[in-house]
Amino acid sequence: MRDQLEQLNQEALAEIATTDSVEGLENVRVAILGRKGKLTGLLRGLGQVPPNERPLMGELANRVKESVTEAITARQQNLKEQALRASLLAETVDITLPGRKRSQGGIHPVTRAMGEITTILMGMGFEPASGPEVESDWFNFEALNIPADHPAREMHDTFYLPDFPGGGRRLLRTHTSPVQIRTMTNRKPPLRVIAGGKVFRCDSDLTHTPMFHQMEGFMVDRDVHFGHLKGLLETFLIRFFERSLPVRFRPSFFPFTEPSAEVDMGCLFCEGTGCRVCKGSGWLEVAGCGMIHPAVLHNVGIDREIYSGFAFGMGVDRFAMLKYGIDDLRNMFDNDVRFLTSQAVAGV
Ligand code: 2NL
Repeated sequence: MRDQLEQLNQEALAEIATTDSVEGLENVRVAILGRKGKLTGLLRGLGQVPPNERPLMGELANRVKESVTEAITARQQNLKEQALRASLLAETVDITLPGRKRSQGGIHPVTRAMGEITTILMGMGFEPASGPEVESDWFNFEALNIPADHPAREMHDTFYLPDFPGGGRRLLRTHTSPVQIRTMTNRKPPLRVIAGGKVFRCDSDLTHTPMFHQMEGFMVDRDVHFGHLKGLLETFLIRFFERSLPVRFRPSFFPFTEPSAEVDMGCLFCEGTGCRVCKGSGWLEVAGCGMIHPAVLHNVGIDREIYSGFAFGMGVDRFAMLKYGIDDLRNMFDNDVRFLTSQAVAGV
């Protein structure tokens, strides 16, 4: 019996050493130590052993049991370590590989310019207003003192839509002024308001697109005069372009202002010596302005004996081109992702 136990121990240890799965080890354990296992089977023959040898055989059987259990535990541990090492090798991460960049959207330069203009003017007490892009003849032209025979009302400039149900022409606004008219009509002075957005004109060439962007501002209060307007626009231009600049006002004409002026600033690119951008003049035309015409004040129900006001308007697309160095207007509206990516600004 002693020999059989010794042999069982040897065979078991050999089998355990060559088993390479956790399930395999469990099968080995059951085959030897289980209720129908080999060790149990051997111990069943203990009755045939002479009584004086029985305690020794029992002890020996216990030692075999311990030895097999220990070997299985050690082998299990060993297999687990091997598996871990293998998975660590197989699942290595190359931390020197470049990361996958997430492409990020950005603000369109026109939107960015509009935001910067709004921020500066809000800092001077102006509040933003908005209004419809589809307008009536009254708000877009009539109230602004634009007579029926004015060139801006010709079919070739204005996009007309089917008339309003009750009659009256329906059109796409040709400037942001109707927003100002609506505000002046609905509210009481003192007022400082800006309005920006899309405007539409039936015109298309290298420097004109049928849709473009305007930003307008006006102020109405007691004793408002042209000096206020000049100071405001000079300060605004210096803040927007973030540098000192000469600014000049040239007499001009708009039906809705009197007197009216064009606003020029020193060319950003040649410092006044003349270049391609300013067409040799040293000046860039950047805005139009003037004192609000008494007929316009009358049309919106503001008493011209008590109040006066100024107004100004500028092309946002041109402002954006000048500030961000964009040389082709068509870039603004093509939505070419190469242009948009080149204009993207981190965090803006
Ligand atoms: C330009 C010129 C201008 C105005 C816009 C205005 C609005 C009202 C009354 C009087 Cl409600 N004026 N706006 C005045 C002068 C010039 O824009 O060159 N824009 C791009």
